[in-house]
Amino acid sequence: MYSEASCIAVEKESQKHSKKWKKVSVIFTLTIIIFSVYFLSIDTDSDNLANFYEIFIYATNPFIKDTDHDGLSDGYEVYIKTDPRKNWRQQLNEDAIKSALSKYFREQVSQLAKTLKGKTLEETAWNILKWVGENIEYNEQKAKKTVQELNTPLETITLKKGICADYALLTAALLLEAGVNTVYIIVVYTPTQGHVAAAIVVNNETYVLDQQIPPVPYENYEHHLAINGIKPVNKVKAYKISLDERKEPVVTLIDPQHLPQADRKLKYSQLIDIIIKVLRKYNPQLTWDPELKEAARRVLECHIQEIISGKDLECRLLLPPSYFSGVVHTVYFTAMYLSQDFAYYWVSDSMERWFQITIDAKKYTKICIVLDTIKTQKGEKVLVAICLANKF
Ligand SMILES: [Ca+2]
Ligand SMILES: [Ca+2]
Repeated sequence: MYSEASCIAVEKESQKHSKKWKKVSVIFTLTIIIFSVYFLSIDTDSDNLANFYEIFIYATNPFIKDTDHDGLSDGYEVYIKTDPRKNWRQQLNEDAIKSALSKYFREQVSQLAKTLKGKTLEETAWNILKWVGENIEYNEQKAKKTVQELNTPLETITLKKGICADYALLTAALLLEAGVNTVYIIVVYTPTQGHVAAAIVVNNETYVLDQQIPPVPYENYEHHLAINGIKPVNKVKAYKISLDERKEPVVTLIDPQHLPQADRKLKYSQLIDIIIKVLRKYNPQLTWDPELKEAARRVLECHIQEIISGKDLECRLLLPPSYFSGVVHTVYFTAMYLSQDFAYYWVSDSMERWFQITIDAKKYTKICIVLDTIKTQKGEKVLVAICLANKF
């Protein structure tokens, strides 16, 4: 039972309801839109990347600052053009080099780099390689693992140990922070393993900075690796790294054959001059005395015989009549590492290590040096006899 009038009233009531719902839905939609626009425009996780970019452009997590948990925020990765969704620590490649050598990670070792900076590129490189060799230990345990996560330069310093890639990245970071414009990362492959080291170019010659002093001239690097059991090398990759105006690394893969190579081999006569120059820092009165040559030569030849025969021959110094005291020190250098650019630093360093020579250099006034080479399984060695004496 209903009247027409009540029917119209119901219809009106329902129209009213529908209008109300429409209004609610419009407001709701508008709120969603406004909220969405607002949400997309803000940077929820404060990584310098607005949520819009995180969701629609880079597919990163807008609530996690560092989506791939590799130590670099999403925004910073976009800034330096690395993949914010791929952890650089998993594999040494262009992205990993860019990340590990980013300004952000380099600044963490900047103070140390400043203390190692020398007056010349050679001195800086020497100081850095020496520091790394003395302070970082090879991480045998990590080397045995199937998955080896790369470390940042600071992490390697803090841990005091690392594998070859950690050494290379730390060395490269210190070089860049010490003001070296261009550094290289050299990757070599044998059928069973890989090896990584840093490198620089000095006087148009490439030197590999591989965990320990001295730097290795690039043309001798394969031989150096073979001595250390890394052979045969069947592939080499070289990355060139320089910094852009923002001080961020620009990494390019180059043909290793394009690494500069000049003949910077040290002449042995130059080695004698360098040893005298270094010893005169301890005693400026030292004068060259050719009369001691024969005596020094006899001791040197005796030492060579000792090495060849493996017997102790009790090599003694026999001084010429007019001398009242003297001593001979026999030292050796591996020939393939002797270069014009680093010999001075190597000799200085060696004299400090064999400090008895520097003590004796202060005691005597006459000096004479002779040298000879000897072939060993590990390559040619330069044997040097340093004779110091006093004359009546
Ligand atoms: Ca963000
Ligand atoms: Ca990251």
